[in-house]
Amino acid sequence: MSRDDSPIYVTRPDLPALEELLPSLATIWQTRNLTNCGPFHEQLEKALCDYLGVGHVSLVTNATIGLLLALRAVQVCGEVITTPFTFAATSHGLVWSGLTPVFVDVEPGSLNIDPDRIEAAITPQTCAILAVHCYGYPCKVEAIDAIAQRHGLKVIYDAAHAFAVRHKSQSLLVHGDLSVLSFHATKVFNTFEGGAIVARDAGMKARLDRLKNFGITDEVTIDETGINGKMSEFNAALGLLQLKRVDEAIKERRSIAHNYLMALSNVQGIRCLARADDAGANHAYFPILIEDDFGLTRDAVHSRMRARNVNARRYFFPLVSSLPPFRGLASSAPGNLPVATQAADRVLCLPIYPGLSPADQERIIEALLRP
Ligand code: T4K
Repeated sequence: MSRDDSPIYVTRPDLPALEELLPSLATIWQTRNLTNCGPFHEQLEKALCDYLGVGHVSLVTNATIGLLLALRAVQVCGEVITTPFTFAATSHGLVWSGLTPVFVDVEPGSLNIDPDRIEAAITPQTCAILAVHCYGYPCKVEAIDAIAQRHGLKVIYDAAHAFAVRHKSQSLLVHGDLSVLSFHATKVFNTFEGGAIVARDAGMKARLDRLKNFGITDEVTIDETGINGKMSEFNAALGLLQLKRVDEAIKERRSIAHNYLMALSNVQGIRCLARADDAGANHAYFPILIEDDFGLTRDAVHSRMRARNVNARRYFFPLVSSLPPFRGLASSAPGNLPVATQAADRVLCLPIYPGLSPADQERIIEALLRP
């Protein structure tokens, strides 16, 4: 075991060598082209289309703004069926857009929105479904897309965790009307802050491009209420460098996930959500559920790990539907969300990031399992 007891964080940003960044910085300094969809921005959009295997990408400042833009772009009003088992940004995006979240429960296996519950929650006011590929695990996209088609609903995927995830031999991001990625520092692919919206057609991409640039069509035409959601040239240049490394980063994550699975799969009272045979996964997170027969509660395990300087995180606790902005909604009643409510009390995300050493991983497992 490592004797080092320095803090181990749940995620650690992956960075290119400083020297690799210098030529891009020199170009930016020389051209003074700092933002407003310049050449690095354009290159990164193209490179991401190729890498992800999708048709159209619009870069944004971060995924939270991306969600606002996506919800604006599909032109909906009323109720949106969504999951409570997510980061607050998902539900905040609905309220900021003047939409009403309607929470439905998640499936116990994936902790993603349960399609059977979606159909039961549809009312004449329902306009869209906002689903989350939580931890990067795919939602039941075929079932969700079919429900949306049957009822004439828009589908937006919060794909903040799902960079590069493959599903049935293609990008997961081709499903739904729009998918929103996060490139935050803690994500599989990062541009410090950043994100992207994946669109199906050029018309929608052009609309997103306009909306993220204040709604400007040309020097004298602003026909829509846009916002400033543009990614700067620095972030885009960084993204181009990160893209060269992302396959290696995912490979490292896969190997760390494999080690966790080997160590934890047969431990009584621990359920790992990752699957050993999931070739399309990006291993953005390594969530486990601490069940009753583990002998300690999740919070007791969390505290013990903290005391040993291992900062595992309770993503996503408290459940979003229980937070003050949302708890008054009828759909937030815990009785409506039994699976999500239980999962929020049991989940713990173990540290996983490129560069996590075997000794540190051993320390994490020791802190989790040994009194
Ligand atoms: N939808 C979903 C489903 C999301 O999970 C998120 C964001 C969004 C939408 C919105 O995406 P963005 O608008 O952010 O693009 C983090 C992130 O800020 C957030 O992006 C992420 N999801 C959420 C799940 O987690 P915190 O509060 O946990 O971050 P923090 O500062 O505690 O950092 C986590 C760990 O990473 C720490 O242990 C230290 C390490 N770290 C972090 C940063 C920022 C570093 O080593 N260096 C760093 O620069 O929120």
